[in-house]
Amino acid sequence: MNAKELILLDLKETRRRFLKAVDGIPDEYLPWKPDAGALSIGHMIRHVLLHDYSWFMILTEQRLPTEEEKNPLWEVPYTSVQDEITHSSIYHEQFISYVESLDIADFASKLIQWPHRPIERYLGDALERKSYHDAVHTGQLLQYLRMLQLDRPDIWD
Ligand code: NI
Repeated sequence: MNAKELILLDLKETRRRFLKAVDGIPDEYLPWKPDAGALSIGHMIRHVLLHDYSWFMILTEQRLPTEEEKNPLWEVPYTSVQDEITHSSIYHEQFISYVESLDIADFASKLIQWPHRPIERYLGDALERKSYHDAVHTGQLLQYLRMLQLDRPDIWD
């Protein structure tokens, strides 16, 4: 398995496990958060699912989405877990296709600049951090479920 196949597996598996963690959360818990400063369940689900959209822009256009681009996606009410998944799956597919199209030689030579933070990493590192980001939020969400005493799916299948 080469580096590209490995990162693709990682990105897909991280998403699959995140969706497994999300699946079955009753919609009425979308506004729930453990404290006033934390992300709500709905916000966290959207944050992770639309992260593909932001990262696609960072990697392809070296910028974050504008307010105009963000508003119809980020600033709409939370209705259901399924709606969040349905509305965002196109961005995951777009991100995966983008990674599939990459030249593996760029992984260790193309520098990616974070537009919003003073961080610069090689492309392979940036891709790995994206999946790490999503995995961290999966753990956070599982902790929310534990606090709510809701059933936690077994993501270690
Ligand atoms: Ni995050």
